Amino acid sequence: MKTMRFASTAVAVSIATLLAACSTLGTPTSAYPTLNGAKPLVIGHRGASGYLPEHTLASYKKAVEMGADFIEPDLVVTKDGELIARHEPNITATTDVSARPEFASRKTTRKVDGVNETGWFATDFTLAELRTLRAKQPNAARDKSFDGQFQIPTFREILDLAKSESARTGRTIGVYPETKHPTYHVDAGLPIEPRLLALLAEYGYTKKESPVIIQSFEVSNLKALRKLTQVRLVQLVDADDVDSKGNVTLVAPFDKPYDFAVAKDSRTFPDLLTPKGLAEVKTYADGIGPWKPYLASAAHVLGADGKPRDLNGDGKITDADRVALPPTDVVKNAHAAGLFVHAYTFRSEAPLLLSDYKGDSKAEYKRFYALGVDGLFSDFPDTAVAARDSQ
Ligand SMILES: [Ca+2]
Repeated sequence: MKTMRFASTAVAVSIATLLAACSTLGTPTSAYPTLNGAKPLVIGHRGASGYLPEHTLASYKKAVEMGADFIEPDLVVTKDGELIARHEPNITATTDVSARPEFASRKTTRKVDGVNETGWFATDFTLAELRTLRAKQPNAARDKSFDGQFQIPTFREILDLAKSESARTGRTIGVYPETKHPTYHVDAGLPIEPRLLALLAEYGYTKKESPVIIQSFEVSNLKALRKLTQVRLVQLVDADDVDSKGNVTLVAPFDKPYDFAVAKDSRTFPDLLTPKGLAEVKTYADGIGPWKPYLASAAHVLGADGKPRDLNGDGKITDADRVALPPTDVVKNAHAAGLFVHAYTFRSEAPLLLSDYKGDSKAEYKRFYALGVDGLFSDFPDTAVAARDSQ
């Protein structure tokens, strides 16, 4: 999933809206209003990526140590057909490849979901070549002291880690792979899905009860997977951004599943979340993975000058200057359709926390647990677990 921030376009928020927003924060309850009444799952997003370079075995292991129920690898394919974990086919931001003179000639421009990107792409490297690279922290706000230490893991290594960590901890550690840019990989002659299914079968992960959930932002690959496996499937639901009023904004390529764009299907991501859309999703998936503003958004407050007010007085307009809005009906409607809801992405950095949370990242988790989410993707699984288990 991509990193997103809120836009700072100024739109007025009424007093009535603010009062309604305050009432949504409510008092945490002891029960979890999830689809099946179980405790919501904590999914270690790219591992414990708030602490260590994402998509490394060290990051996944730290997530397990912090209590995550699932670890979440994003899958891309190498030139020689191996499944590895990277957030994107473009590995420029998350590895030291740009500093390797032996690979300088591999720099190129490729189209991913209709958008030209320049850099280095996993599909142009063999696994052996990629193994010589080292991961780095792509987020400027996070600790870079671990850069250069860890290799890119294969999906097989991640499945092995989940098994060994399950044995070590006595908990069942699930794996939550995302098929990244399925259309891109098909066009490259390196489809993800057959490789994914073959490996899952090798590890005995073929049933609905298996500790595996497959996620995708595209639709047609999930529909195809539904015919081939009983493993749980999740339809991810993205957007481009959120405006100051709290409405999601839709700009390509984040406006719709990319296979919809290719097929000239006019439906957008929000169309998947209407009761009609959810009924359709239910025909091929077990749950939805929506960006969290679809469940409960937040708005800026305008000052007398018509601009967003700097509520925390830090001289910048960020999410910390937003106030929570009332929740939508998406969780309720998804549960009514028989779909579980796993929301993304939860992060602890102060500029990302709404003013309502007063700097306490646990407050955000508690708000979404109270809404009935069945799980959530967190870069900081220790905080997600602490917020859940202290309820
Ligand atoms: Ca501010």
